[in-house]
Amino acid sequence: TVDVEDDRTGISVETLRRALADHLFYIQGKWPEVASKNDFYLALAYMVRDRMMQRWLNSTRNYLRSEVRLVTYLSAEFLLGPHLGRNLLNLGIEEPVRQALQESGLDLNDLMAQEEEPGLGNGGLGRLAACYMESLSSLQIPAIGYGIRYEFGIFDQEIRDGWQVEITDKWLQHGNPWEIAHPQEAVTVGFGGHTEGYTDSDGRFRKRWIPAKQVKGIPYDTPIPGYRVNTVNTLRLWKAEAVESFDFQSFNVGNYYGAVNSKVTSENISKVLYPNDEQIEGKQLRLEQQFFFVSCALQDMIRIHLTSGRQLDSFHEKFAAQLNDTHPAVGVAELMRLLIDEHGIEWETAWEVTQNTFAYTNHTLLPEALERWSLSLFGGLLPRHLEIVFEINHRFMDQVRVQYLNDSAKLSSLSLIDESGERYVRMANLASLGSHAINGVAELHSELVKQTILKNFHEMFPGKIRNITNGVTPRRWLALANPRLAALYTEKVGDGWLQDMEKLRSLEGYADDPGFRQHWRQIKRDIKQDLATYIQTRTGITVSPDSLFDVQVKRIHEYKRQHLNVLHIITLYDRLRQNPNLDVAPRTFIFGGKAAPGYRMAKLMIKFITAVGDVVNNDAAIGDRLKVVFLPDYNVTLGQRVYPAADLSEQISTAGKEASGTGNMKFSMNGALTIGTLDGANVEIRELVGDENFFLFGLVTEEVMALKASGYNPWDYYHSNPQLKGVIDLVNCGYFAKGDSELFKPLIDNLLHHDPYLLLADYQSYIDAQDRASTAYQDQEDWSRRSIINAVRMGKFSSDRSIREYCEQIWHVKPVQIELKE
Ligand code: 26W
Repeated sequence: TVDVEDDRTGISVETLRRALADHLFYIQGKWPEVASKNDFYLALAYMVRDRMMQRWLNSTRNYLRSEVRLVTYLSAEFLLGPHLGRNLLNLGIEEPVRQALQESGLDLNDLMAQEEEPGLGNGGLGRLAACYMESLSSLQIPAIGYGIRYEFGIFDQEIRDGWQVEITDKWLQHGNPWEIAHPQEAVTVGFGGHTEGYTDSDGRFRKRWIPAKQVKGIPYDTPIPGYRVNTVNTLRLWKAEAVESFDFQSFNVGNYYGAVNSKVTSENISKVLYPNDEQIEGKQLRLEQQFFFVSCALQDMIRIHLTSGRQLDSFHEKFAAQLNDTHPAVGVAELMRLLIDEHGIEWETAWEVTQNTFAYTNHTLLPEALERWSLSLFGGLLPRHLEIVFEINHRFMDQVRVQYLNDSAKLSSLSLIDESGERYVRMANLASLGSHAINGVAELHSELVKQTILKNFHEMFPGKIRNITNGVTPRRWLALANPRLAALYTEKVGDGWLQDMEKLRSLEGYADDPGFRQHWRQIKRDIKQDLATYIQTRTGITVSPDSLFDVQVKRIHEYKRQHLNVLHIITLYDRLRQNPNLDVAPRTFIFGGKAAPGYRMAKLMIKFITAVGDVVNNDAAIGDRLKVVFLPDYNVTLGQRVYPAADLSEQISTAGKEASGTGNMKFSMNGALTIGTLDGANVEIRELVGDENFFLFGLVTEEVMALKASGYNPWDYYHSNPQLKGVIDLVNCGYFAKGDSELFKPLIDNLLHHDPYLLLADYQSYIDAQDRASTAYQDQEDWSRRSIINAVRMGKFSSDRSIREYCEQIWHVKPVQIELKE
C-alpha cells in the first residue's frame, strides 16, 4: 500500500513539496515557470495556514463551551509584523519547509522577504498588543483580539533630501493569505440620530436609540498560533461596509449614485489608521472608528455568550475585556446600552456586569494624549451613549458627594465630564470608573498614574490601580530576530528557554569565560556585518562593523529626545575637529522612526539628524570614526534586523515621560547595554543588570518636576557650559544647513527659550555617560561580559511574565489545553 500523508496537514519534506506545487497551481493558478516570487510566497503561506487549521478550529469551537472563560483584548492598534516566520517557528515546521522549498529551487528567506507586514499600529501600544496576543496563545489562554482592519496601516516613510515623506501603506494590494472573512457573522452599528422613550409590553418605561445611519461590520479572522502548543487564538479585525438595505432604499427611488456614495462613506470608517501617537486630534472619524470596532466586538461577545447557552447577567463570567488605553473606552457606555436597551437588563445589574467585565490599561501621562470628546461631537454621533454617560456620572457624583461632603475640587476632578470650559467627556475617567482594575505599564509609570492623572480615583478606590510591567515576546524578538544567539542558547541550556526565559540566568557564569565571550562577540559582529550591508544598500553609507553601534529606534518625538542624541554627536564631532588625534571608540549612530505627519518639530528633528549625518559622514578629517545613519521606514521587520546588531541602546526620554518603553527590553535581550534615564521600564532593567552595567544619566522625575516648578531657564545652561554653547552656536550659524541659519531655528530657539523636555539641563550628564560608554567599549572583554549579563537577566521582560500577571491579578483566567484530534 502507498501511505500518502495528507497534503493539507503533513509535514514531511515530500508532502510539503507536493502541497506547495498544488497551491501554486490551484490557488495561484500558475505553473512554476511563470510564477512570480509573490505567487510562491502566497502558495507557501496557504500551505502553512492549512497546517494551523485543525488547531485553529478546535480552539475556536472549544471557546464556545459555557465553562470556558475568555480574554478579549480590545485595541485600536495591532502592530503585528510578518506572520510567516512566526507561524513556522511556533508550529515547529521551519526546517522541513526550508528543505521542501530548497528542493523546489526556492529560498525560504527570500520568500519571507515578500511578506508585506501588517502595520496596523503606530508604535509601542500597538506592538504591545501583538506581543500579548502571541503570549496569550503560547500560554494556552483562550483569547480573542478585537480591532480594526485598516485598509491602510501606518504610512511608509521615505526620506527625500533629508525630510520625511509619507507614502500610503497598501498592505493588502498583493492579497492577504492569513485572513479569512466571515460575512455571515457581520453585525450592524448605528451612528447619529436621536433617542426616544417608550413603554414596553411589561409596562416598563424604556429608552431606545434611533440611529440616523447604519454601517455593517464584517469580521476578518487571523490565526495567532502559540509556540509549540495546540492553541491557535483569533485576531478578529472589523471592516466597515455599507448596509445593503440602505443601498437598496436609494436604489429603489432611482438614486443609484446616492446609493454608491453611501457605500463609500460607510467604508471610510476602516479606511486608514490615524498616524498620531501621543497627540489627540479630536476628529469625528476617529470616534467613529473607536465606536465601530468596540460595538462590533461587544455584539460578537454577546452572540458567543448566548450561543454557549447562558444569560447575560453572567456575561462577566464568560469574558474579561481589556481596554488597551482609552481608545476602546466608549465600550463602557456601549455595553450598558446593549444590556439595558437591547436586552432589557436593569441598570444596577448592567453596571455590575460592565464593571466586572472591563479592565483598563493606561499607556501615557502626556496631557496632549489624554482623550476627551466635546459633548457636541460625542452627543451628535452617540446620543444614547451620552445619556448613559450622564447617568453613570450622576450616580457617581452622588457617591462622591457622600464620601467627600460636597468637596468641589474632588467632584470636578473625578467627574466624567470636564466642565472647565467647553464641556468634554473624559475617556480616562470613563474607562477608570467602568472597570474593576486599572493598570500602568511599568512600576514608575503606575506610581505616577496614582500620583497624577488618577490621583483622586486612587484615593477613592485604593488598590484598584496596580502595575503590570510590559514585556515582549522572545519568540519574535530573540528566536526570529536573532537565530544565531538563539542557537547558542539552545546549545547551552537546551530548548525550553523560549517558554521560560528565566532559564537563561544559568548562563551568567559564562560571562567570565573567555571562550564564550569570544563566541558571543563573533555572533554580534556577524549580525553587525549584516546590518552594515543593509545600510550600504539602503542609504549608500559605509559603516564598519567594528565601530560601536549606537542605536535609537522609536517614534520621533520631542519627549524621546532624539535631538539630545544629536547634540552628543555634534559634541564628538566638535571634539574630533579640535583634536584630530583624540582616542575615542569609533561609532556608528543609527536612527530610525516615523514622525506624525502633522508634527512639524518631529519632522524637523529628522532633518536635523540627516543634515548632521551629511556633514559628519563626508568630513575627511573624521574618516571612519563617526558615522550617522537614518534608516528609512522603521517598522517591525526592520526592528528585527536592528535590535540584534546594537551595542548601545538609547533610552533617553525625560524622566517621567516614557510610560514603559518596550524597545529598551528588545535591545537588552539581544545583548546591548543601555544608556538611559530613570524612566519607564529602564528603572527595572537597571535593577536587574546592576548599576555598573547601565549608563545612567539625567534628572530623576522629582527633580524634573521641581526644576519646572521653580522656573526652568535653559539659557543658564547654555551660558555656563562652553561645550554646550559651542554645539548650539555651530547649529545656529547654519553649519549643518549649508550656511542657512534659519533652517534649525525653530528647534534651537525652542531649546534655548522653552526646552519643555529639559535637554539642556540633562546635556552634561548625558555627555559624561556617553564618555563612560566609550571608554567601556574600548575594553572589549569587559564589554562582552556586561553584554552577556544584560541579555541573560532579561527573563522578567518576556511578555509571558506580563500575561501571567494579567491572568492572575486582573482576568482570573486559566490555561486550557486544546486537543488536536478530529
Ligand atoms: C489618541 C492619540 C494617541 C495615540 C496613541 C495617544 C496615545 C497613544 C498611545 C498610548 C501611545 C503609545 O504607544 N504609548 C506607548 O505605549 C507603550 C506600551 O505600553 C509604552 O511602552 C510606551 O512607553 C508608550 O509611549
